[in-house]
Amino acid sequence: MLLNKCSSTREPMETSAWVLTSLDSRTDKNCNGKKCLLSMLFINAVFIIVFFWYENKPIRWHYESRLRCRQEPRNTTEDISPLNLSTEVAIGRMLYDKPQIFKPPRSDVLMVTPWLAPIIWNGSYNIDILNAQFHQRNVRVGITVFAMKKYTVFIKTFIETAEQFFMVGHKVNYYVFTDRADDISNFTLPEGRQLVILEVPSYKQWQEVSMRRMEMIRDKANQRFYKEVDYLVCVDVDMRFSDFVGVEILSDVFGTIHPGFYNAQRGSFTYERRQKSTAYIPTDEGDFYYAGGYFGGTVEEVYKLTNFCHKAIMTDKHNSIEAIWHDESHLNKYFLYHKPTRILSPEYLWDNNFGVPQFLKRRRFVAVPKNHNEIRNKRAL
Ligand code: UD2
Repeated sequence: MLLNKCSSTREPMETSAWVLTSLDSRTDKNCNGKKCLLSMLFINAVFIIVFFWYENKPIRWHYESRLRCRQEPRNTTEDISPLNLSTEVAIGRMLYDKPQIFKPPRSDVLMVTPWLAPIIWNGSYNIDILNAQFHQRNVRVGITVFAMKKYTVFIKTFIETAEQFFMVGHKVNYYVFTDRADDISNFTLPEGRQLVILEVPSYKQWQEVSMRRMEMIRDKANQRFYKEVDYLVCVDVDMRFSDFVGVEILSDVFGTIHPGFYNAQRGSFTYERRQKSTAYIPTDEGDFYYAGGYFGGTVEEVYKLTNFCHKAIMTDKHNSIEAIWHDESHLNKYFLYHKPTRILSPEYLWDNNFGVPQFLKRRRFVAVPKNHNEIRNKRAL
């Protein structure tokens, strides 16, 4: 009987051909004339349609998986596990060009250090992949900047250009350390981005102002940053953003290659060479010359870095010596023995006085020209 055979386990095409043959022969006496024939034709048609649709459908089923975690506000009380703080994250499709083993995106510059930290250059990363990863983690970034005494004049350009280019689409806290809060104008920032003014005492010498940044960042990291942000980016204020700077810079602890020394030999680095200073580095050591005006990492790592540098600065002070390039000398000492996990190329810190070499595809953060004597003038106190 046809109906019985329709429920067999054969493949749809095979089954339908077989059913039609059976119909043609009209030998089954249990089948009831026209009614039975129509039912069988209908069932066969359904089989054929389903079969062809399944075989030729343009997109295969896409299974969306979910990481299930409880959504909780930030909480610093000890009894809550940090594992509970993740949000529920959907994993969707991601379409982009496949990486090619024999086609590195850049062959003109060093892209990884001997300790396997990536060096970030234009073209070496896909920002869409990185943004997706950091959005999944709901990351908030703090950027610290000091505007002491006359340096408050740089804040407007700094924040306005940062709003155009810095961590676009991510949550950002601007931490402005200043002794002149009244000089900082109001900025209207979009949701998720906020300005925090931190009033701090100033110091007489500009060198002291620069060095004390280590102490102040350390203290605020310990008091509040760890509750408010995931990463810190610590930069000079006399700068403007002129191209995008995003989550590609974020890692446990990162430093930036100084624009004046990217191709220099070890012996030419302006490390501290006097053994009396804690910042001393012998001439046969060193990887890169890092800029004092751009480092960062997780709050914990920035705490360790600034604590180390501040203590070293204080030891030197006690021994009546000041490192040749102040906080920058101590930062270089730290990075020699606590290697950064990511290094930013000079794209991330440039000075147009160095021209525009060919390897430099982007200038993302550029020094604002300043008259050193005028801006650091004692009369500004
Ligand atoms: C370099 C470094 C800087 C620091 C310094 C140490 C770069 C781009 N810059 O900058 O980070 O290591 O050498 O010698 O790598 N400041 C004030 N008010 C003052 C003086 C300084 O707010 O009166 C702050 C301000 O944020 C400024 C920073 O300290 O950007 C560094 O001072 P600078 O820019 O005058 O020092 P410079 O250009 O020698």
